[in-house]
Amino acid sequence: MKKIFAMSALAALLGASGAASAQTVNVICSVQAEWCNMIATVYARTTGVKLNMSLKGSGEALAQLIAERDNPKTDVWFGGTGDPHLQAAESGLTLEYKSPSLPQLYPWAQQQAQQSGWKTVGIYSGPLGFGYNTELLAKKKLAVPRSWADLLKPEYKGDIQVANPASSGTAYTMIATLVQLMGEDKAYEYLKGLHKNVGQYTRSGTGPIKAVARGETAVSISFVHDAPQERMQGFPVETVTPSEGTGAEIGSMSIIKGARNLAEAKKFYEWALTPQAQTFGAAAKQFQLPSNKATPVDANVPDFKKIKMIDYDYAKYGASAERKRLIARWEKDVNSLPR
Ligand code: S7P
Repeated sequence: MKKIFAMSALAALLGASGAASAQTVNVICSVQAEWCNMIATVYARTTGVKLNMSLKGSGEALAQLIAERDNPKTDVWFGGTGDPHLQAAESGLTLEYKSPSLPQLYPWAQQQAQQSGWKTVGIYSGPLGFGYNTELLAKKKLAVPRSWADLLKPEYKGDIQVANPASSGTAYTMIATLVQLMGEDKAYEYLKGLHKNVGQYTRSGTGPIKAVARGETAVSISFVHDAPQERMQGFPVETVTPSEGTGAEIGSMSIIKGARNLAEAKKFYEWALTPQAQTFGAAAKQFQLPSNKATPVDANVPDFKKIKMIDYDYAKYGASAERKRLIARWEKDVNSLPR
């Protein structure tokens, strides 16, 4: 009898799913490691709650959530390009949650929430462009590419890196941008031309700018905000945005349906939308535009007003069927071709 009482008292103390789960949030973190690690440290120190961080790019994060659908091990998906978050919402992988902080966010971040049926929210934004290694371009006597058209010039053959859209949300943003700029058939003709010049398709979206920094390739197709960190480490990296126009990601955050630590997950989610929490991006040398209007904007954050932006249709290109179709077409029409 005593033993039964002791066991039920322990169970009550631990909660139904155990002690660790009461003070833990399992997070898939799709921004760079420095930012993930910084928020995990600060959050644990200030709240006593441990963030179990699993670092994954956006495309890989979505694949993991699909695989975990019947037995979710993740509570919150923090960061990563918005299109796969919208796909996750449509596929019923994420939970409807309307944050009271929404009015504090920029319209693009609120729109991301509304379009998903309140199953995701914008936490940052950043434009797509080109990274280049100034020393390598000079050594190879190559001009700085300033337009999408420039990237097709034969002199860049083998010197351009971009991620593989099947694994990378960044590369999918490129495809969706080109389709919106050129129309679908012309965009795929363009991608076939680009394919001839691509030296390597990387798994992750941040791989190409790191390759540019280390002089492994001259040019990358990357988010512009991923370059300053490399420059701060002393690498000769600059960026440019294409003259025809470009798209932007709405980096997003979602609570997973079936989250085991739901109450703590919601607290973390609310914290991540505060201006204080959003300053840790720039503190970790990550220069996306934060979504809370009150978050100070670091001087390294790209100035959208100076960039020719397209009116990216997030609802259309975040739709599950469209995303799958465009990626499958890329595999069939582009990636199957010899280089
Ligand atoms: O943190 C840098 C960044 O570029 O990486 C995120 C994203 O995980 C990239 O995913 P993929 O590897 O799937 O392309 C972006 O949201 C973010 O801006």
